[in-house]
Amino acid sequence: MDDDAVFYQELPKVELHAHLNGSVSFQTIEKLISRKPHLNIEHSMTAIGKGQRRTLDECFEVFKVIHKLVDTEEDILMVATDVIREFAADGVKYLELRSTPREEKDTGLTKRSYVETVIKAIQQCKEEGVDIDVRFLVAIDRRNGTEVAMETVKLAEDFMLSSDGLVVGLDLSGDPTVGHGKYLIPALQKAKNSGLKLSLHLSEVPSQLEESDLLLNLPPDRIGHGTFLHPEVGGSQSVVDKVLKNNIPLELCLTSNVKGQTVPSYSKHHFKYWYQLGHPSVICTDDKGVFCTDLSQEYHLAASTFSLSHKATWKLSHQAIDCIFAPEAVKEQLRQKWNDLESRVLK
Ligand code: 6MZ
Repeated sequence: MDDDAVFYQELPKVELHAHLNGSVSFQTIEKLISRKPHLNIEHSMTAIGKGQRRTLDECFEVFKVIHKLVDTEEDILMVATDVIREFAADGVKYLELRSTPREEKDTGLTKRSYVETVIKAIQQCKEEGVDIDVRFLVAIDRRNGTEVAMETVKLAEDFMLSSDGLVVGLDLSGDPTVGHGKYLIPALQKAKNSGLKLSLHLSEVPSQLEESDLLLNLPPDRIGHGTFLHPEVGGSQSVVDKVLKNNIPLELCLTSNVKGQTVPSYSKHHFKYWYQLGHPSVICTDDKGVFCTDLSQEYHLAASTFSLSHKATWKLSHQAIDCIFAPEAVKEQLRQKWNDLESRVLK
C-alpha cells in the first residue's frame, strides 16, 4: 500500500449507506456458492468489477441473484457478521447497515426472524470485541407498495423498542423506476411520528423530481443519492432550497453511481455541487460487494477527484458523525475517538 492509501485506510470513518446484501464480499459469496452449488451461480453474476459498468436495471438483477444465495437465517448471520468485520477492518468506526426483511417460505425465514438475525449478528460482533458501533435501518423496497410498507414500519417500530437502541430508523430504497413514493407517505409519516429516523433514496434517476418534492415535505432525516435534485442536471432550485433549509445530509456513493451509470464520471459526480455549498455530504459505499469497493477507496477517490487535502478529508469524515441516527452520547464518543486518533493519522 502506498502512503496515501494507508492514510485513507487509517482514517476513522462513518458508513451511513450500506445495503446488507449489496455489501457481501467475494470471500463470503464463495462460501455461499459452496453451500448452494445446485444454483449454478458464478461469481461474475454477483459483482461488477473494475472498469465495468451496468445499467441500473442490470444492477437490480444482481441483487436478485444474491437474494437466491442468502435465504436462510444461517446465511444472513454469516453475511451480516462478515460484512460488519470487513467494515471494521477497513477503519469504519460507526456503521448503519440497512436491509429489506424478506420472507422465504421454503426455508421458514420470516421477516421478523430476518431482522432478529441481523440484530444477533450485530450483538455477536460486539461480544467478540470488533471495534465498530453498528446500528440497523429496516428497509422498505418501494416496489412492494403501501401495505408491505406499513407492515415494515410496524416491524421497525417493534424492534426500535426491543433492540436496545440497535434499530434506529427506516430506509426507502429499491428500483427507483418502479412504484411511486406518494403511496408510501402515510407509512413513512407513521414511522417518523413514532421516532424512527428516515433515510430516503431520492432522485436516483432523472424522472423523480415531483416525488422527491413531495417526500421532502416529511422531511426525511437523510437523503440517499439525490443525484438529480439540483438544477444543473434537470432538478430544481426550489427542491435544492428545501434540502438546504432543512439541512438534510446527503449520502453520496461515487463508484456505485459511476458503475450504475447514473453519473457520467467521477469528476461529474454531484458530490462537487453539494460540497461546494458546504452542505453536509457523507461519502458512502452503497453496495461494496456488488460494486467492488470499500469506504477507504471511496474517500480516496473523492479526495483525488476533487483535490481534497488530507486535512479536508479528515474534516469530511469527522462531519459525518453529525449525521448519524444514534443519540448524541454516541456522537460524543465518536468525536472523542477521532480526537484520540488525529495526531497519529493526520501527520
Ligand atoms: C436503490 C438499492 C440500491 O436490502 O437485500 N438497493 N436501492 N438504489 C440502489 N442503488 C444501486 N442498491 C441496493 O440489499 C439489497 C437491496 O438494497 C436495495 C434494493 O432494494 C436491493 O434489492 P438488502 O440487504
